Amino acid sequence: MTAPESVFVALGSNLGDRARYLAFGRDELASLPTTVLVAESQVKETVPIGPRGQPRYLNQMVLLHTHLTPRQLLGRCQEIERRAGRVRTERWGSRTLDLDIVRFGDRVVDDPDLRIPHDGLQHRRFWQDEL
Ligand code: A4P
Ligand code: MG
Repeated sequence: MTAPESVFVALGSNLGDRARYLAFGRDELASLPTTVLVAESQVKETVPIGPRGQPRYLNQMVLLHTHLTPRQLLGRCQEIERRAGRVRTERWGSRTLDLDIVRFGDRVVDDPDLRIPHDGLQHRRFWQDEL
């Protein structure tokens, strides 16, 4: 079997029991097929980026080793978000759980619905710290 790839996934929550949503996200990522959660950053509270008047976020980054493809992982992340009760309204709006694929090995993906490395990496100081 080939070696797994190292993938960084960012978790964010600014609605409801934020710590519990992050824990749910970690547990779900850790139990994906052919995937191991190998490391996690500290959880940090951050000032919201985007529309004004949003509650503060809890953010965290995890490192996975996985044999899933980027697209398979994106599908799984969206499924986990849905099960956390996420409702998509406005871009950058409040959410129970957001899962973003920040890096996927050394891969570069530039599709309309999937960009890796994630665009936010250049701007988000807390992601750079977590990495
Ligand atoms: N998509 C493209 N590339 C990726 C990727 N690498 N990982 C697409 C995950 N998704 C990716 O995402 C919109 C579309 O991005 C998806 O359909 C997927 O195909 P979304 O989660 O539905 O919408 P969104 O999250 O509102 O938009 P976006 O542009 O992903 O925003 P971000 O970057 O996720 O920002 N402030 C603080 N302090 N902390 C935060 O975590 N997060 C956001 C959301 C805003 N403000 C924040 C935080
Ligand atoms: Mg997102």
